[in-house]
Amino acid sequence: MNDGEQRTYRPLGKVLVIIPTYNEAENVVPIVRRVRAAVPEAEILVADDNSPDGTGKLADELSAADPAVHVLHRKGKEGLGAAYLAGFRWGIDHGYDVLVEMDADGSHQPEELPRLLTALKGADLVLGSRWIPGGRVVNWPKSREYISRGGSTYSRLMLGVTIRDVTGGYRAFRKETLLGLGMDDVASAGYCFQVDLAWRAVKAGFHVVEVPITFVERERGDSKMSRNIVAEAFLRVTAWGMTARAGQLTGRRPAPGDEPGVRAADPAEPAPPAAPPAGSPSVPAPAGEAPIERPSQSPS
Ligand SMILES: Nc1nc2c(ncn2[C@@H]2O[C@H](COP(=O)(O)OP(=O)(O)OP(=O)(O)O)[C@@H](O)[C@H]2O)c(=O)[nH]1
Ligand SMILES: [Mg+2]
Repeated sequence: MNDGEQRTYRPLGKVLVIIPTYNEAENVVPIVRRVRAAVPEAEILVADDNSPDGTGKLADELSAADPAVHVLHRKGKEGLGAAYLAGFRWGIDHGYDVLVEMDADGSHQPEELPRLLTALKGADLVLGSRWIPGGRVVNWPKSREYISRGGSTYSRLMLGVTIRDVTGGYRAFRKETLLGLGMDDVASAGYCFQVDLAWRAVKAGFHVVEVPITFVERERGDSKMSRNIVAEAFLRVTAWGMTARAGQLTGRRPAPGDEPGVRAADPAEPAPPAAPPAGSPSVPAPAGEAPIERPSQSPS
């Protein structure tokens, strides 16, 4: 059910695109230029983990030439999840209202960001989705597609969410959504960071919408995907799912900091208010998006 159409949302306000980087020297300049051209009103934060290839220095040069480009230098490689959490905190502390996740390697096309932001006018969280009608991947080997589709399907089944692309990393959050989903105890580092955040948003009753994207395989630089990242995702999603089921069986209500149970979505039930409604008019959901049903059980 698209509860977003019954709610009013604040105007989007200031947008920050967070680009985590580790050894993206070939990609950082083109991606920043593309974002600036596609969404000139948005600012950018490059969150670099002290890349040995000098990505951070290139980002500093971009920042020196353009006040809309910022750089967060982190001490070393701690994973995508940690870089995003640090970027979200930086963005919230610096007064941004919308925080966007975008890979540096061109897989997430900046030219598609206006569509995500339009959808966010009527949602709490927008997910760029490869696996809904209109979404696709370009230049991916079948093996990679199977891993990604399989990961999303497994997560959906284990966690009971209806999101089609739950591992994707092209996303736009309202600040209130991030503040409401309990960022402080997110421990996931790799792919499961994305699953973790999406699931938390659904559990918290936020209105989550998927928008189709064309995901383009990286052309330059090396992937940081590893067996460890896939294994972490598999193990954590399995543990979350088992904990959720155990909670349902014992009838135990989840506690804060717990991994609460998720029941099957109940589209007939009206949505609770999630983000604080403001005086702005409701914006109808744009065509081509897929609203996500939330679980019928509110978190405690
Ligand atoms: N700051 C930071 N960024 C990272 C880290 N690991 C990956 N990234 C960045 O996160 C984004 C996604 O990483 P990729 O290597 O493209 O991972 P992927 O998209 O799952 O894999 P491919 O499809 O093979 O490219 C890129 O912008 C990376 O530079 C990390 O430990 N720290
Ligand atoms: Mg990539």
